[in-house]
Amino acid sequence: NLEVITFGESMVLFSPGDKGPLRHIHNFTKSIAGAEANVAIALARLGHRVGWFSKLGHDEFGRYIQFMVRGEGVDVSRVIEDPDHQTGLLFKELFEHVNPNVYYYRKNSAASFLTPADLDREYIQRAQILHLTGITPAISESARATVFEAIRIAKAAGVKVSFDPNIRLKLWSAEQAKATILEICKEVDILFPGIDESELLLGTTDTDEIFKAFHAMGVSEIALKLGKKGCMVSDGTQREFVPGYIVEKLEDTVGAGDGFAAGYLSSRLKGLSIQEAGDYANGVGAMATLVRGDSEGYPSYEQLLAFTGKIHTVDR
Ligand code: KDG
Repeated sequence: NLEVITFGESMVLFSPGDKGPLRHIHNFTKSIAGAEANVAIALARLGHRVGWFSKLGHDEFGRYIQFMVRGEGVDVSRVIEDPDHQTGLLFKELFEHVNPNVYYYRKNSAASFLTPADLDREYIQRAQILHLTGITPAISESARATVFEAIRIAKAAGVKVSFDPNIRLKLWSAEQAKATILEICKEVDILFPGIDESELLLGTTDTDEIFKAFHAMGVSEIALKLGKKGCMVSDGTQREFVPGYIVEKLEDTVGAGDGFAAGYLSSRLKGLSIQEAGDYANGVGAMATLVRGDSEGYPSYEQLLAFTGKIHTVDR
């Protein structure tokens, strides 16, 4: 049986070969993006049995995404191909002194036509954890309904629900995001909010208040992301700050949050404490930023142990 199931849109990501406005860019590198598949890939690299699905176009880009995710050892048997809609795309635009821009070409994408009927109930019921993000409910009404139905299926079967708000204001307004995500939080067991996201959702950056508010909604475990500073973890009885890892040459922060979630879930599946889980989560998140691309930098378990100073490896 699979330990973790996740679903949500993956897109083909085109990263420019140079900095500057896209109209002047001639070369792009093709890779894949999508928060949930990122988590699945990171978990598979750490040695877990994990499944991811989405609706993809019946097209070359859809095949490419399946090929890549399957190649990482993730179960893609529940992926659906939609003959009527295309696979979504994503372009990055890089500048010297400001954060990269992201342009989505995902309106009416195959994934936005995900519906509750696409869910394989048994597939979810047999897992230990269902991981979801706030991107899926933002892409369409039917995708949003699919998220709520999957949560219902998981809860009824005693499957833990893990959730990363992943607020993307290019997809919906702050008000819409807040209303839907707070509704989801009431059903969540393990939550991975960022500090800025917490401010948007709860109107405060006071960590005491943030933990109190999410626990009051019924969330049992919270790993609050503090960027490069690290994280704070809480299970309602203990709370601890876990310092992050210093990264010398940051290449690409996109995908770090997904790596963080995977590092945390992996540790908890292994029976480690929330503090240890916070430490490995920080480790995977930091390692993700060392390599360009969303998921390329995620470590194997051994690489993670070496990076976090738990073991020594011999390189040559
Ligand atoms: O967390 C990384 C994601 O944001 C990226 O892979 C693209 O899924 C994506 C999205 O919808 O922004």
